[in-house]
Amino acid sequence: MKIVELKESILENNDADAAVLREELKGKGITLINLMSSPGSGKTSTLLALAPYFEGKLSWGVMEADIDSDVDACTMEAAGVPAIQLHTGGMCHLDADMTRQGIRAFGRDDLDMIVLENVGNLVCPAEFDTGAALNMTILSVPEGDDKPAKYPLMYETCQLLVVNKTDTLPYFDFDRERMERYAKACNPDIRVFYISAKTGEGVAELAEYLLAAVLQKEA
Ligand SMILES: Nc1nc2c(ncn2[C@@H]2O[C@H](COP(=O)(O)OP(=O)(O)O)[C@@H](O)[C@H]2O)c(=O)[nH]1
Ligand SMILES: [Mg+2]
Repeated sequence: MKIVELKESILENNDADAAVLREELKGKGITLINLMSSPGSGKTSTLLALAPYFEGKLSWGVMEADIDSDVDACTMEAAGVPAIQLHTGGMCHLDADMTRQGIRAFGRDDLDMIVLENVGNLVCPAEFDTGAALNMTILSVPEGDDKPAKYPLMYETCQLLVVNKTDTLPYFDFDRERMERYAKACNPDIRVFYISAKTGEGVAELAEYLLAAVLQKEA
C-alpha cells in the first residue's frame, strides 16, 4: 500500500487551482468526493459499509489523509477497496494542490469515483476547496445536535450531510429537527441522510444517492 508524503502547496490562489483540478477530473470522468468530519464520527466505517453497494456498479478508490499513520488505508485495502495513504506532514487540511499530488500518486485514471477521507477536523478542511465535485460531511449522534450551529462553514460548504451512529439515538439527547434547522440555516439545500454504519440502517439509501450522483456525473 502506497504512502505519499504531501508537500505543502506554494500556490497562492487555491480557489483557482481547485477549479482547474475539478475540470481536469471531469474530463477524466472521475468524481472526487471530499469527505470531512471530526475524528471518530465514522468516515472509514461509513465507506466500509457503502463498499458492498458499489460492488460491480462503480469502480472507486479512497485516499486516506492523516497527519501520520496508515491505519485507515490498510483497513480499506483489506476490504478490497483500492486505497492510498496521504500524509499531510502536520497540516490539518488538504488544499487542491495536495489533493492533486495524491491523485497523481494514486495513478488510477480508470476510476469512476475517488473519495478523499480528509483529516479529521471540523474547521480547517472546510476552508480549502480540494477540487472535489461533492463535499460530504458526517456528524455522529454522540457529537451532539448543535454542531452545525458551532461549525457553520463545514455545513455551508457541504452538499451532503450524513448523520451516523443512529443506533445510539436512544442514549443521547439528539434532536433531529433542531440539528436540521441549524444545518439548513447554513445551507438550505443540504441533503441529509441518517445512517448507522454499524447496523447498516439507512446505508442503502445513501449508496443509491451516491451511485446516481456519480454515474450521472452530476454530483
Ligand atoms: N455505535 C456505532 N459506532 C460506530 C458507528 N460508526 C462508527 N462507529 C465507531 O466509531 C469509531 C470511529 O469510527 P471511524 O470509522 O474510525 O471514524 P473516522 O475517524 O471518522 O474514520 C469506531 O470505533 C467505530 O466502530 C455506528 O454507526 N454506530
Ligand atoms: Mg478514518
